[in-house]
Amino acid sequence: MKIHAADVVVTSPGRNFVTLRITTEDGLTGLGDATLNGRELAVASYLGDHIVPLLTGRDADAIEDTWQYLYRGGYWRRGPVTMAAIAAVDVALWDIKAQRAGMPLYQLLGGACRTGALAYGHASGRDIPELLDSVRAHLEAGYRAIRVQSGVPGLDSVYGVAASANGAGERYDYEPARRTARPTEEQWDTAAYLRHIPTVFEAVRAEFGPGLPLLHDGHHRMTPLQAARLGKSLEPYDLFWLEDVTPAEDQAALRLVRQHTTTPLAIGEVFNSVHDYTTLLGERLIDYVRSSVTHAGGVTGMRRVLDLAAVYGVRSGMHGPTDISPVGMAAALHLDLAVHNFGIQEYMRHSPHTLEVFRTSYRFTDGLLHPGEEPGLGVTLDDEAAARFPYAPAYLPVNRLADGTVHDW
Ligand code: EZ4
Ligand code: CO
Repeated sequence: MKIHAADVVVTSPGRNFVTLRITTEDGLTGLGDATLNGRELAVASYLGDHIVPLLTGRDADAIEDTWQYLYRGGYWRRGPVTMAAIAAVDVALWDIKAQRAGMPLYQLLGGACRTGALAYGHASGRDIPELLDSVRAHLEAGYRAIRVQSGVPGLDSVYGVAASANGAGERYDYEPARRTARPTEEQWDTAAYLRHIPTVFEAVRAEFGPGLPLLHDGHHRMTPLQAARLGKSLEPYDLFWLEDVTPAEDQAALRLVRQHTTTPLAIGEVFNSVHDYTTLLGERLIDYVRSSVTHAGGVTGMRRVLDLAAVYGVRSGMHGPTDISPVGMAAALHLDLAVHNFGIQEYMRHSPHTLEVFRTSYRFTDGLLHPGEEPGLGVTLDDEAAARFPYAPAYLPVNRLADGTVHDW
């Protein structure tokens, strides 16, 4: 069946989302997420100006061929803008194929390997008492695994820490991309962070015991030596993983970290291709791959990452912040169910406004996510609701050290 049309929907129900919709000649529509936080319009243009004109008249069933046509045919390979655009096409075509088959997508990917995908939520606090309340609220909301991020004495705002107490755990209100004309700036001090974080995990373990899976995100801010020290200092608290300790593009940096700590390591949310993982996987430097369907070339690109990871006994931990749209989240959940080497799925709930625009069939029960049984992805886009929330520029923050030097954020 041929592709009849494709269009790009940019909407901002509290935060910006870019969605590609493909329609076939027999009237099926598929959705793909192309949201790149803080650089949304670049992907919208890549799709609208350079890809949509190529899609009309192509065979909607030829998913792998279309992936290769856009990847190899574009000549300029990889990169977050290109791969988010290819991802959106890929996911929309999988959505269509699964609808045509009358099956939820996970069935076409091989069927379910498990009853649901273990999800982790984000607890945070400006100080330790606030953090402990946030962990408690997340447990009450049903989470069985929890990421822990904490304020650091002397720093005003720190990555991953909500500006106000974390409510009833119903929603995590930390949104790093602010709707301002220029990025906000934050201050960073790695030494203060390294002194403080072990005391945070000591307090959380003392309060909640040894069994609760705990995660932490270092957000690319450490040198290999600093990261090795952090990993060692957290070993007594038995983390599920320590994420993004060093800047991700330097794969070899994790050699030194790995030699010095048994804390499990996760990396890859800023990666967009299996080629970003060859050293990390080939040398067994990590335990979890963090890419998303949205940023790593769709179900097709992400499956390549997961299959290579499986060769080395490495498991999935797909990126699932609110800047992955409900379309991207649904695609992740179908893969989570279908691949053998699933590890965990990040899950920050979307806002009520976002869920007015995107109606989803996925559900969260007893700490597990399930994509639902609707044919395809199980997500629909409400055009009227989308039009009520027009695009607004938003940027992720920029980090500076005390002397003004720009640092990794
Ligand atoms: O900062 O998705 O693990 N999750 C993260 C996220 C990222 C944002 C950037 O757009 O690191 O919160
Ligand atoms: Co992260």
